Amino acid sequence: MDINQHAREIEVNGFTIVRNVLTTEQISVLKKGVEEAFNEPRGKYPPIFRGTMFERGETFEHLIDIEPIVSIAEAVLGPYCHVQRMDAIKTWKNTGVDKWHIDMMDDEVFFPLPEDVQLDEKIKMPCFYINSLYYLTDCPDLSYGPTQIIPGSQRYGYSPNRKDNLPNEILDKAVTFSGSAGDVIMFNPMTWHRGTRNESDTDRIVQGVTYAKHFMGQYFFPHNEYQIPQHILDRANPRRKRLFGFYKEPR
Ligand SMILES: O=C(O)CCC(=O)C(=O)O
Repeated sequence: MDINQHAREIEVNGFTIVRNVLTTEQISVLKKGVEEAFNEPRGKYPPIFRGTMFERGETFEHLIDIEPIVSIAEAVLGPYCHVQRMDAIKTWKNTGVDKWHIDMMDDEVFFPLPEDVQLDEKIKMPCFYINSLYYLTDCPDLSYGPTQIIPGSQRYGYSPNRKDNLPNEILDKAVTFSGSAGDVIMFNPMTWHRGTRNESDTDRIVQGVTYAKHFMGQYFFPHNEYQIPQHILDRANPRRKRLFGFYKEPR
């Protein structure tokens, strides 16, 4: 599948899957870096998350402009998109971001619609963010806590109720991303999704990179005071530097 086909899948279905993005060597370096982050105090992060992972070495930095993921993100979000956040997720037995949700605070949808109104197919739903999740461990079946997603739900115009299970007619549409280490799922965070509960004895490790349109704020803790370390910028190629937010907008 080429870049435009992946971009089209994100537009129509709200997600796309890209296989074999990472080499065995990259997977092993990233996994080690994520484990190191989880061995440190979590600070303000929830127990299963760690942030600003590009601070953990060049293999992490490279994820910001790795092909074909970055080109797919740019095809959807435009040539001035930037990295919005870079979080890692580790879920061990009986944990997972397992409530169906969208990724906005208070589950706020960007384009709200009454539940009984269906968007005309001719109307294109805008996409402001793309989340890309790199599997660093294999998730061969549901017991390993893979991502699940409801195709097309970025167009529903309302968010799932985190307290309830999904109605069966929606749940029946769920796609389970039973991926291998090195595979990536990219999705519009308005698409209903969840990371299922890991019921296996193997920790599940995922590295995320979220891209956003240039007018959406970057989210590196501690927010306004955060500065990207100079050595990371010094060795960044022009595209990566732009993706870190260093560019002049054309006027
Ligand atoms: O772990 C996953 O597969 C999904 C994570 C997720 O839903 C989130 O971080 O919002």
